[in-house]
Amino acid sequence: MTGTLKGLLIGCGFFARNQLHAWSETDGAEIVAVCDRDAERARSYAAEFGIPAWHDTADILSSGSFDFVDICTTMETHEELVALAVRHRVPVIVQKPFAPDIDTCRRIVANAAAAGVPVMVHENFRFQKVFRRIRDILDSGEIGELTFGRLSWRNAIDVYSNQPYLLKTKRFMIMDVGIHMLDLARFLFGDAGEVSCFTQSVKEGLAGEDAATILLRHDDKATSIVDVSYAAHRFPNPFPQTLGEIEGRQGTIQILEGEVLLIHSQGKQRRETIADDGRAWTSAPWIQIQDSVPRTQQHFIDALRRGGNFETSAEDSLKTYALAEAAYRSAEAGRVIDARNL
Ligand code: NAD
Ligand code: 89V
Repeated sequence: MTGTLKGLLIGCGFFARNQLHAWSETDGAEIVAVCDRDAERARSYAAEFGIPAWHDTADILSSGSFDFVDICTTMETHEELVALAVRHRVPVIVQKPFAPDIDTCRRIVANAAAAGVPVMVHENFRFQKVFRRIRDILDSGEIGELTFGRLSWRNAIDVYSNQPYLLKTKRFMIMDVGIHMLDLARFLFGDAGEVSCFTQSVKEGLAGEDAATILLRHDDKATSIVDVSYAAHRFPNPFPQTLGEIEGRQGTIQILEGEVLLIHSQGKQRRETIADDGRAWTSAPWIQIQDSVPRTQQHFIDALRRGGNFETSAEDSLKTYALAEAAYRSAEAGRVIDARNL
């Protein structure tokens, strides 16, 4: 695909604002239209971001005007919208969570693969600068073969005002936040099979869980813990930081607050502070997440243009999703579940 790729963004809601800012900085692509079933939302985002066209139905995908579509709606709409794009052979980047359950994810993947239409899941935590740096350190071999890791997301921010649907989501914490951590676990420690999980519903009145503790055994035999909670009181609030540690046979990387890495190797430690890109449109406390969006979307466009694979392709995302599904089944069954057998 050559020249500037023309995109349609569907879903002019809370997070789309970050994606539209990021698209305005993405080399080789531009959003030429936005769509929302709420016409007023579509119209106002088009005006705010200087986008020439807006629509209130995704059927506009049949126009042949788009080289890609960015689907930024919530998970229950993803199968229908991806299927529409696939029918019109429009490559897709679609927000996490991929879909409400693994069977739906598998149908989406099979449908897109049969048509040969590329689909990427917009999973941006692995595109945060701190995790790209950690991946570089691991690739250097400095801390050796990994043996243990912990990825911890614990805060008590009011996430519900911006994302009220989370109050009503039956499979909430693992599907909304855990999925980020599980993708990070695969990105850092490799694929995993055995999963053990306990869930908790701490905040009153939620439909689903707002805390989960997940134990993973990775194919290379490392063990990791993923723990997530929106009911963990810390002052100041560490949202949206992922903290933890990564242990290898020759050293350790600690992930501390303030995007600080403490690297222990060869008998000494060094400190690295990872600075965000300082984009004008980012604002606390979301900066670390916002900062990853341009990197995520640039990866999508670059891979699309060269006909290459997406790091978080639909097929690859099935492996992350299987860990989330196994976690829910483990919590329900009270035993270890192997995600490779789902
Ligand atoms: P939202 O409800 O604020 O916005 C969704 C928008 O999509 C709404 O305006 C709705 O009218 C529109 N919509 C729904 N179905 C549609 C359809 N069929 N056609 C056209 N428009 C339709 O949701 P949000 O909080 O912005 O979240 C969207 C997705 O982004 C979720 O899956 C969420 O998990 C994800 N998200 C990701 C991050 C991240 O990347 N780190 C952060 C927050 C949210
Ligand atoms: O970043 C996200 O995916 C959001 C959050 C985890 C902050 O709730 O849904």
